[in-house]
Amino acid sequence: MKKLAVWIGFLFLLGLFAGCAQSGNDSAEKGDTDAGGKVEAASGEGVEAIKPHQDLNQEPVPLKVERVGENEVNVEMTAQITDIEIEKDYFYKAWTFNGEAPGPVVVVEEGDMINFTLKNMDPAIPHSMDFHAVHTAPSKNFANVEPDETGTFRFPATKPGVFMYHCGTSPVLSHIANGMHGTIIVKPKDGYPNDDVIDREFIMIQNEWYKYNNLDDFSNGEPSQVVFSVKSFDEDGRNTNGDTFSLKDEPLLAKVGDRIRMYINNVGPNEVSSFHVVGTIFDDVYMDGNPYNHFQGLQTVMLPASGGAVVEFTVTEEGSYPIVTHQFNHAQKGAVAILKVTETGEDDGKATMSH
Ligand SMILES: [Cu+2]
Repeated sequence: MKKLAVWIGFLFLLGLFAGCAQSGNDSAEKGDTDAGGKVEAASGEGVEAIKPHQDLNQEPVPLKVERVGENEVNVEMTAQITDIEIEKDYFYKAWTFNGEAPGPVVVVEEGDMINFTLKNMDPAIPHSMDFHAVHTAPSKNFANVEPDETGTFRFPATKPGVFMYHCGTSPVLSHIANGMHGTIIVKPKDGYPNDDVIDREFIMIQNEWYKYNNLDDFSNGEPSQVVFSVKSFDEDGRNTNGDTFSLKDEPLLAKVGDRIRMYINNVGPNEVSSFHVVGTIFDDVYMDGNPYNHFQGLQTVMLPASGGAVVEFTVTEEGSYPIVTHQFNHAQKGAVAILKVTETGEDDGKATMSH
């Protein structure tokens, strides 16, 4: 009898232990999100950069754009390895153009011939440039530039718009997902219809981040961060990398009544953007930034991977206006920016609304 009691006690304890282990597993599975639903960073722990990149963190190199003729422009960029803070205190050893991810915005004019130079500062692997803004034979003009070499290419930008650019070296997905993407804006020869009434312009880009340099996660996984960045037409204007915090900590600013234009581009690599500004309607939209593709009164603009648009809207009241992708699983992973509207157009120090 005593033996039986011991056995029952033992089995009971075993059951308790199994139960604990089970609930331990549950919490481990749920460990990807905390109480606020924040997605854990793909920290890259245990994932090493490829050997030649391990100690490399190349200083950003400014983009060079020089007009050399009425319809001719020289553009010089670098391919380089640079640490990018994509989530607070988490640095991604990104493969970049010019040390930014997304890379710097290239602005040319409709009808320009682009003399393009790519300096590959990566000591280990080739890189290349695929501009969506041009007509050319990719095999000739989007060709690989070998490590520590420089390549020159020439192609015309004949269509106006907001276009993606990216590295096209195989496997393309690795090069884009590791950070080699950006936007080239070809300004329309005759401008946009509302050029005279626009008060402020912003360039905003959406991209995703995954586990560090993990082609399997790039191919089959879910993004760990979906992010916005802002770029500027002015050399000393604001340029941020694609991260989860910059455009919340330091919002974009506008003044009550401003008519705002945003050049937007989704550089993926994999996901669609449902671009939306909370509290307003896009009065005028030009899909892919071509003045011919004019829509009016849109709530959300769908940007396929690589797609761009010009959107124009008015902010009628003081307050904070979240800018989101309306795919809220992605907003939750970082893709929220704040547009703060004040009486003066300066930051009034009042708290902003998060989303
Ligand atoms: Cu590349």
